[in-house]
Amino acid sequence: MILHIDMDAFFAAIEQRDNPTLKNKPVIISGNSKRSVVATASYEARKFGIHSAMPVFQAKQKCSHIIIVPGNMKKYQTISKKIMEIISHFSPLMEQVSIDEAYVDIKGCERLFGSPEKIGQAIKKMIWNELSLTCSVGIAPVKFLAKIASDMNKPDGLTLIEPSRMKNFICSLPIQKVAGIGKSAMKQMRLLQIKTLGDINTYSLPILTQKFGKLGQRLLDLSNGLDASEVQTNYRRKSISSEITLAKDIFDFETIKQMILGRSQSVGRQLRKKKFVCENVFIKLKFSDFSYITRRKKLDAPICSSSAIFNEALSLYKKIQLKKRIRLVGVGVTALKDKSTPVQMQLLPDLDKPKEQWESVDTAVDLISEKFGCDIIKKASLNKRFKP
Ligand code: TTP
Ligand code: MG
Repeated sequence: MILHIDMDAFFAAIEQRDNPTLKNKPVIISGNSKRSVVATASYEARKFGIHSAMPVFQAKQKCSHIIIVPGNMKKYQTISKKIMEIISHFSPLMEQVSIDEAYVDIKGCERLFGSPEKIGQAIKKMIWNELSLTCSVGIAPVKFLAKIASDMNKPDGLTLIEPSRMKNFICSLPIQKVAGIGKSAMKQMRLLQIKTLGDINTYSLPILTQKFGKLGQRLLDLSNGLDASEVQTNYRRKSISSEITLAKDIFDFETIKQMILGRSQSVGRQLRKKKFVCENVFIKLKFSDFSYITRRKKLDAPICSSSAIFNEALSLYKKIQLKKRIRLVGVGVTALKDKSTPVQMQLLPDLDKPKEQWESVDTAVDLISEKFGCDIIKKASLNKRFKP
């Protein structure tokens, strides 16, 4: 059996824990500008329809007495570490999948700690006793069902899908609960009258492949309760990204280019700090009407310098035909690998510096930023007062 543990309203619950005046109140974690978005909302705030990624001005419209608390990532990361330590106490087969969630394979642990349900309860109790925070636990024979189960009785829930119940559960599981189904696949589902995961099984693999491509095989497997993915013990962040909501919507190429440069530097810094290189670069643009697009590129060789990330991000941006004003700019990297992988520095074509010099520029900038804050040193073009 696999357990999936997910903290409840993680950032908000920490702030409510640390400040008694916030207890039982509608709280959101976010910036306080008109254009900020909600990172998370306390369960009291969710009753008003407020959720992650909602613009703060909308949250204020939904609940005029909402309390806005600025985030404190360092604190959340320290607590996340403690949570993962507690969970790993129960089984060495633990896979952290985000700041507040992890899978645990409890193979061989039952003699020590009891039934899967008992283990789930013990994890909840230990997290509560040591950190005064609640989590929700899902228990199922496969990973994808454990994750769905942990979400079913939030907050402070525990949901068990026993092997004997799995088939019925799948038959009645609304298809939109299955992760990885995008908008166009959902459209196909409606055309094919697929409402539950069980309904997938009424179609043959060739039809599913024709309609959904590679996803077809996975959906068929899931509908038969088969999920080959195992709990991976080596936690590896899957992506690093940085985005900025602009003070006002813009259309101007140079300004957007500067935003891409700033985000590329932030991503590069985080990447090098973790001693990773990346093989994919992506950008995200959100428009004035809140619709957004992402564009990604697979690289021929891994990179980690800020200028190389910037070049790739900029070339992705240049291919987009802008029709609407931009409200948010994001740059990110995926397919992360250890730094020992050979690195291609990809220099700016007009800057003929040898690779080592870019490495030393990055190293020096990283050191200065670490010591004095990331705003202390930046490219001259990012300084609005700088006039060449
Ligand atoms: P989630 O586990 O998705 O959400 P949550 O823990 O706040 O609430 P739930 O009880 O539904 O699990 O994300 C964990 C944290 O990650 C969340 O507290 C804040 C952060 N986060 C963002 O910053 N932006 C986002 O869009 C989301 C979804 C989460
Ligand atoms: Mg959570």
